[in-house]
Amino acid sequence: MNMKNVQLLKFTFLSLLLFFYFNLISARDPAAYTTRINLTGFINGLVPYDVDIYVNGKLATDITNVGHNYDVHTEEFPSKIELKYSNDPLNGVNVGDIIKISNHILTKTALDQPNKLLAGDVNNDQKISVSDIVQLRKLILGKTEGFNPDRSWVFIDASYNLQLHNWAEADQSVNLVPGDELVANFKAIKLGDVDLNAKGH
Ligand SMILES: [Ca+2]
Ligand SMILES: [Ca+2]
Repeated sequence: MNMKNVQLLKFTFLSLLLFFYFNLISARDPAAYTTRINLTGFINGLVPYDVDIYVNGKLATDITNVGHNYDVHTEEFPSKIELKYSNDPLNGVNVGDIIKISNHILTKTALDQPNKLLAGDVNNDQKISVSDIVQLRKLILGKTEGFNPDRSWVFIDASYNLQLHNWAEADQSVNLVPGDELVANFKAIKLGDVDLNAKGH
């Protein structure tokens, strides 16, 4: 084989290699995983629309089927899913909620459902205290535009066995492991609205 033929062979080999490489790349589906997210509420199924979805700590952008349910497409395996929504914090919030939370703190009338306790914990410190009332007062008086941390709904893992005694430990994310069906079910709770009169968006 002369030098020219060797070079031609090399060139053909490299071309074939590149051809297969680029075909492999283009054939690969960029969204390797599709995770279904279902969202339900405590009050007549009430949930906010168009929530932000975080997969493994990153905001997901490749989403279809928006509404109460979402299909999220990711390249990475979705091991941790969290939802976030911050709009319209005043929805369902008024002085009646402050009175009910005060009565709970003063042990006059306890909040009687675990989802109401999650709603009352507006500062997400896993307890109901005066700090939550301070935030609600500021919001109602227009001294602040939202809660701190910045969110107006809280979303918990729907498979969590939510009870009056364990509301504070409720999982605010859904964790999937390889082999799981890629479905994450969440329950939505409007923050601050302990008497459950928030409206749908
Ligand atoms: Ca709190
Ligand atoms: Ca309310």
